[in-house]
Amino acid sequence: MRRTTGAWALAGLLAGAAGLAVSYLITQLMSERLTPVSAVAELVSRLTPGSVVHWAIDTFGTRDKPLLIAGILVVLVGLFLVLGRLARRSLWAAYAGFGLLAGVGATATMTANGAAVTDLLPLAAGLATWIGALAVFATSLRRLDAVPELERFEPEAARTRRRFLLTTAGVAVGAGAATLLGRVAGRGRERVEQARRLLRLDVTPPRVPAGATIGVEGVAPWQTPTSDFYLIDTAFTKPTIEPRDWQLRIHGMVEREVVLTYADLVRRPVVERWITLNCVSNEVGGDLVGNAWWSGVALAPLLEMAGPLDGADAVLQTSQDGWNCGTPLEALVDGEVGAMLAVAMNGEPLPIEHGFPVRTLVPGLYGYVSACKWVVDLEVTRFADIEAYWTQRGWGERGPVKIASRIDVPRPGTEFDAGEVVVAGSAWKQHTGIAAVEIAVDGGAWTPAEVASAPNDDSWVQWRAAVTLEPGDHQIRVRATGKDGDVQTGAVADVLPDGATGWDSVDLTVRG
Ligand SMILES: Nc1nc2c(c(=O)[nH]1)N[C@H]1C(S)=C(S)[C@@H](COP(=O)(O)O)O[C@H]1N2
Ligand SMILES: [Mo]
Repeated sequence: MRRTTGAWALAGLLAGAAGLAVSYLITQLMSERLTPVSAVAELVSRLTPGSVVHWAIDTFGTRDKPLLIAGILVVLVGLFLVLGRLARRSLWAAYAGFGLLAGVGATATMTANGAAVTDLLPLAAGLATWIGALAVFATSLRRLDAVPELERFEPEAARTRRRFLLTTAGVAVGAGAATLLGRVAGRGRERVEQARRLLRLDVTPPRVPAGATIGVEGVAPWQTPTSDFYLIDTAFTKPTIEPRDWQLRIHGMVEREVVLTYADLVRRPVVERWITLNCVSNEVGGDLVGNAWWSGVALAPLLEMAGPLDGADAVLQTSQDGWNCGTPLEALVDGEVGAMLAVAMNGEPLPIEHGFPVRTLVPGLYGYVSACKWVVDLEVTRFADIEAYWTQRGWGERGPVKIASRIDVPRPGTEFDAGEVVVAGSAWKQHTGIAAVEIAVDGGAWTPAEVASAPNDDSWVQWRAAVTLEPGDHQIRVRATGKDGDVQTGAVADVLPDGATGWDSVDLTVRG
């Protein structure tokens, strides 16, 4: 029995490698940012204490990420060998082992920023490959194990051995081919990443204005780091567009059609602005909202060049992948609104996932009616004549952002010793600005919170309040008032069709 132990281990290794190769290939075909392995690497670095991460960056510099991935692959090789040997004793135990590994990959994939269920596809295919390949190996190795010691040199035994070697070669070649194909499939995205890295845009790095931060730990940072900025789109395969291939066509109900290249665009004066971007699907208290420093080109003068005709009231924006949205024309031609074609986010060229090379931003409108990523086409038209992706699915036609406030601190269920509790969070009413934020304890009177400053009315504000609480269970609520006097309603509305309303609240306990 001993003599095939190595063969079982090799089978585990090859089955494992084949699964990784298949998941890699599918990731590349889908133009995904993360393979399951790199998702695990991200998860590991997210869970690693900051001090260790600093040490790793100090020690390994920019090679910290490739090294982490290499480390994970080494661990996987070891586990594959062990699972191969385990398969000899119990095939089901080995399957369960692969299942467990896939579970880790699934956790990492689904907790990555912008995860969607479809991101599990590469992993599912990889797991199927693991199990399928191991099953094939096991069949042929069981036959080999069944050959008695004395018959080892008989022709029948030789045939069995040959069959195992063929399976081995087949799986190895298949895994190699999948890896190579994956590389080829990933070249499009790699080329765009390269073009993005080499871009030198005339933009200013973000500088968080003094006074915008309220200084309470645990409150979402006033400037949302790009890596934490929420991601929402319908793109199964992210569009990969090189700047030199990008064009924007402005047409429809216009006096003259305008076509702009990327070079035409970045030759124009740069506008830069803090803008909070909101998703209409954000629940009360939710985090589908972020604030970034956007750089780009003002949209109003471009539309002016085209000259919208009388009667037009909408612009149908289309992305390179066919997604579209209808935006009120008045929001785009009014220079005061500050609609822009953004080329950079937080001082860097847009990440592919956020719409590289060019996306639209319209302060004051939810993303689904305005913030077209990978935008390539603007058709001036009439709402009466169009239906866009989300309006076809029952969402509101216009989508102005509703006033909102959110409690970030304390977290729900926190227990305190009697005394003062600091409550803090964010609030926004884009395009109008926030005049006041108030909190109420246990349904009592509204009392004002301290509100930090914001550089403009299109970005959110942070707020804080300190309350002294008696021992027991308490609920704290928050509401905001806009600079136009609009007080945030407590009436609860669902996100569908045009954004949630209601007060955010937090439950906490003060110990006696
Ligand atoms: N091309 C394209 N653009 C899109 C979408 C999309 O699905 N496809 N989703 C929109 C929605 S619903 C939102 S909330 C914002 C989110 O932008 P972000 O992913 O950069 O945060 O993009 C908008 N632009
Ligand atoms: Mo959205």
